[in-house]
Amino acid sequence: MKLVGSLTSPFVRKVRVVLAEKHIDCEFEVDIPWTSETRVPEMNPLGKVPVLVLDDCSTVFDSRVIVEYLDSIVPVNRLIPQDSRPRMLVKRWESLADGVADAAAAVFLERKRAPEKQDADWILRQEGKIMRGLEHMAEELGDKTWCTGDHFCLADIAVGCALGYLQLRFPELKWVEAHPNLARLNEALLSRSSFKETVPPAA
Ligand code: GSF
Repeated sequence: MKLVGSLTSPFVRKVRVVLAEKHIDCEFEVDIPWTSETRVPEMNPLGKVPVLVLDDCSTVFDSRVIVEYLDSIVPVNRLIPQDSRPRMLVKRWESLADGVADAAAAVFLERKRAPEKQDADWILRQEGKIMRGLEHMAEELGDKTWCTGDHFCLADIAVGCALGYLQLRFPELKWVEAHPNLARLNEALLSRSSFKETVPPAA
């Protein structure tokens, strides 16, 4: 198996953390989809990372499909519950976290455009998604140890990757002060080797 992605993508990091937490050996090949020499479209017609390339050369995308597949093929350290409602709640957390990351990536991309081409309303709309998403995460987490209660699971991984991406791209965002419980969760996650070893590089 080979994971293809960038070192900064929160979605790629989510898969790398799952691989580490489940002790799955997997080659990692860096391919940044924005570069002219990217091979990503040959593996994912949507041109997005992560892509998981299986031993039979078939490819798996997107990150939610990849992590669900990885969790199902290796029974140790289950990260997604089997029962309907707990499973839905974990996937809802993942959807919330991925949505915050999506909005943050959209703002990052928009800000790369020439200033006169940037759409201020579009940026404001995405920032609203980020702020409401963080508030909802904080409300749902409350004073629990982990997102869904007393067990670490995919919900925590997805939230940690989204928070890490905000720290990378928007260090000026004061979510740590606004949501101390999210900061506590983030610190707990960063004490795990799976997160320590996948911190996105600032460059
Ligand atoms: C999102 C992946 C994505 O947007 C998933 O895997 O969960 N729903 C997908 N990846 C970005 C890089 S990043 O912002 O994380 C990507 O590959 N963008 C290239 C493009 O052409 O949009």
